[in-house]
Order: sequence, then C-alpha cells, then structure tokens
Amino acid sequence: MIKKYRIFKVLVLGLSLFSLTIVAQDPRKDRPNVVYIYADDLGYGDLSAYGATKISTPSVDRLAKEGLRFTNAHTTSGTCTPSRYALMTGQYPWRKKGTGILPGDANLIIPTDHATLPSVFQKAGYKTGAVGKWHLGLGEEGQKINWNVPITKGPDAVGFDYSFIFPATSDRVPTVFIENENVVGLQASDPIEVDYKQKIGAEPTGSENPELLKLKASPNHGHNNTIVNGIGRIGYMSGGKQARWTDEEVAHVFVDKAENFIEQHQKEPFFLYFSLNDIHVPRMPSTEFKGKSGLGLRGDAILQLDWTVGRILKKLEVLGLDKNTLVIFTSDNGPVLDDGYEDGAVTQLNGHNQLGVLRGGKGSAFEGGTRVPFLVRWPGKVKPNSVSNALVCQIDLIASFAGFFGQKLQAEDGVDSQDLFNTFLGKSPAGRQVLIQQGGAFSLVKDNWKYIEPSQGQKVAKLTGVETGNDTEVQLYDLKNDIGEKNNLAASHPQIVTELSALLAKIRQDGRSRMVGK
Ligand code: NG6
Ligand code: CA
Repeated sequence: MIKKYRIFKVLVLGLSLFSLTIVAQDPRKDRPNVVYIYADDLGYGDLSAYGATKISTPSVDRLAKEGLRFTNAHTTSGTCTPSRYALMTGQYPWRKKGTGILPGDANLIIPTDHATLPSVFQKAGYKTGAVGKWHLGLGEEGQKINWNVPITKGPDAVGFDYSFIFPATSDRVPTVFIENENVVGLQASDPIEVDYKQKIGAEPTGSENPELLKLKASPNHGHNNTIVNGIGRIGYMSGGKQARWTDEEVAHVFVDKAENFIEQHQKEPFFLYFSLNDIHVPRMPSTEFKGKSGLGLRGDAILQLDWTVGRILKKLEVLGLDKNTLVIFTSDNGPVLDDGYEDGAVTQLNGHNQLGVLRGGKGSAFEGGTRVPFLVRWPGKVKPNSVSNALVCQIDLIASFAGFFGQKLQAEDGVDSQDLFNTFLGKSPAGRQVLIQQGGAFSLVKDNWKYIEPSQGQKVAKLTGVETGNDTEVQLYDLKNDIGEKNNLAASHPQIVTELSALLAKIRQDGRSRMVGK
C-alpha cells in the first residue's frame, strides 16, 4: 500500500513538474512577430533577386540573402481583389460571387463569421494591424457607404485591431486614407460624396479637361473621371478636399504608419499586413524617386517599393526585433506595363523584363498572372540564401499559421487552404499537389502539368497587351520543361487533359479542397 502511494506521489510530482515547465515556457515566446509585405502588381521578373538586371532592389534582395526564395509561389488569381480575398479567407475566390476587382464604393466581401488570416493571429494573442491598400470593400452589404461618419465593417470586422488604409486602389476614388473607421483629415463642412455611375460635383474630369492632367491617361482605359492631384481617376468624387492624399506622399505615409504600429507593439507579438500601393497605377512615386530608375515611373515605383522594404527591415533591426520577426514579401498578382496611364512603363522599358521567364501577366491564366516573388526571412529558423521550388500559394497561409499555433480550423473555414508551414520555412520541400489558378480562364496545375480550360475572350487583352491565356482550344503545358508555356501538348496527352479537367470539375463541385480531420 505504502509502495503504491509512493509511486502515486512520484507520478503526481512528475506530472506537475511537467505542466509547470509547460506554463513556464510562455507559448508566445516562440511566436515570432509576422510582417507580411504585399506589393501590388509586382512581376516575377521585377526584382534583382529574381534575375532583373535593369533595376536593382537591394532591400528586397536582402530578404532573399537572409532567407528563403520561392520559385513556384502563387496568388490564386491574376488580379488584386480575388487574390486578397483568398489570402484573408483561405477560400478560392471564385467560390463566392462578387470577388472580382471592386470599385471604391464596394461593400466588405470578407465574411465576418469565419476565421480569417488576422483572426487566427488574434486568437493566438497577437495584435493585428493592416496598413496600406485594402480593396476588399467596406461597410454593410447592400448599404451605400457614408464616408462622413465612422465606417463600420472594415478591417476591424475581420480581425484587425488597427488599420490605416485607402479603400480600393489609387486609381479609384475616394482618394483618402481611413484610420480605423474614420476618413483622415475630413472636415464636417466639406463632406465626401462618391459615385461610380455619374458625375457629381463641379470638379473637372479627365475626359472634359485633359489639359489639367499631369499624368496622361492611356487612350480607352477610362481613368478619366474626377481629377485628383492632376490625375484622372476611375469614379467621381466631390468634397473632402483637405482629406485627399497626394500620390507622392502615399508610400511615405504608409511606411510611417507601419513603423508606428511595429514600435507600438514591440513588446507583444504582432501581425502586420503591410499592403503597398506600389507599383500599381497611377505610378506617381515621391519626387525623390522620379527619374531615378531610367525605366520611367514604373521603375521609379519599384525603387520606392525597395526603399519601403528597407525602412521596415531597418526599423526591426533598430528595435531589436529582427531576430524574432518572420517577414514575408510577395505580390498580389502578376505584372502589367500599361494599366491606364502614359507613365513610361512601355516607352522606357529599356530591355527590362517584368515577367522574367514567364508568359502572360496581370489577369492572365498563364503563369505570369499568378506566379509571383515570394520571400521568407526568419533569422535562425529559415536558412539564409535558400531556394524552394515547392508549389505554394498565399491561400495556404491561414491554415499554415493556424497549424503553427495549434489551432484547429473549423470545417467551414479556410476551405481551400493547406497547412504548409514547414514548407514556408524551407524545412520541407513538399508543396501543394494541386493548385487552381484564375486568370480570365481557369487553370489547374498538378505534378508540373498545367491545364488551361478552354475559354472565349481576347487572346491578348486589347488595353494592356497582356496575353490572357484565353483560347477556345484546350491547353496543356509541361511546366518542368516549358515554364514559358510555349508548347501546347494537349493533343499528344489526352489522358492528362481528361484527368486534370475532371479534377478541376471535382474541386469546383466539392466546394472545398482542404482535407479536414487530418
Ligand atoms: C482594371 C483597371 C486597371 C486597374 C485594375 C485593378 C481599367 C481599364 N483598368 O479594371 O487600371 O485598376 O482594374 O488592379 O479600368 S488590381 O491590381 O487592383 O487588380
Ligand atoms: Ca494588384
């Protein structure tokens, strides 16, 4: 009896020591801060770390030198809103209506009753912040946004504790910043009105007064509604004169806000979603960068983007946070040269190749639409100067971080997201087996085979000159030997075409592609 009691005592002591060590090991201690830097429209060939020779991006390249560079990382889609929707929700955007490129007065499209990337961080005890371009809508569905009162249902409704954003893109009105729920610098005497259908107010527009423009709109692209800061926009706005930003200050303001957020939360784990305006149109970088690249304003915007990344890395260093911060740098879709303004992107290209080895570009079903730069730095955890060829997608970050934090996603959350945390850190070479990519047409990649579904529509987008990937014929490419998607092998590999098109249909029909209960 005494012996039994002793064994019991030893067991209890052992167990409590065990649990004490667990408690003593603050679970957050190994939890790095995460800074996600999201470039806009930056191509696979736009960084020197990815082989660009006509432009140099030393700060972004530092992330490659000190971390992991992916060669086969993707967005889900060839444009901004759907890619960002997928990043935030872990759901393929085409599963939900209304996830295409949004106007500036659109309502929030992210469901507020599901897990989101930032809510996963919140649940893990992080402070979460969104700084930069939003483009995921604001306000209650079906309700016209009133810009002159607090705008509820924005980043705060989907998991961000703090936000400093502009609503859509810089070529869309309203051209104002919103901090948390309020338009910055708004005066009650000069309320903002926005309309995407008809002109409001008496201000000049790009179509009526082109002589007032400092940046000419490209013919037929639109971008000729209300003129703000000498640039014609998509959409009309009136009022809010003092609240409007000037394009040249946007990068500075965003990086200041991002730095403030980091500084304020340096003592607690934080997640910063830092969504840059660069290098989206209108490319109007701060004056110090104008003319510096020799590649026109598009190149100058790349230099500004690189400077921004340098500022963030420096800030982390100065605060002593660089070791315990996981930095991810990537882009929301592939590149485009002429996206609506005559900014020298085409005329001063100077031999630069924004696509690198890829075909297509922004909005395309070819690889250039969704294959983007993707860099991960976490000193001590991610091997410097390493490269991963794993197939990964931004949609996977939600399941990956949930997995890292030991959170179990509900079956209805992150339905297309896969936990690839070890792959994102370079600890495993295994990526996704299958990825659906969305340009105009849909494609599916499996085992380095790429199937592009037949589709109607222009083969080359008339306005941007981007090869869309649209073709009424079925397309099949062997990405291993033909990354530039030059040789359509559909005719000689009918079984693979059948297999991949059936798989695409199945994933669509299933409504989910994440394995539950793994
Ligand atoms: C397109 C715009 C383009 C850009 C894009 C959104 C026209 C003709 N073109 O519709 O200029 O604003 O939308 O870019 O309107 S994205 O990166 O946010 O997806
Ligand atoms: Ca974009």
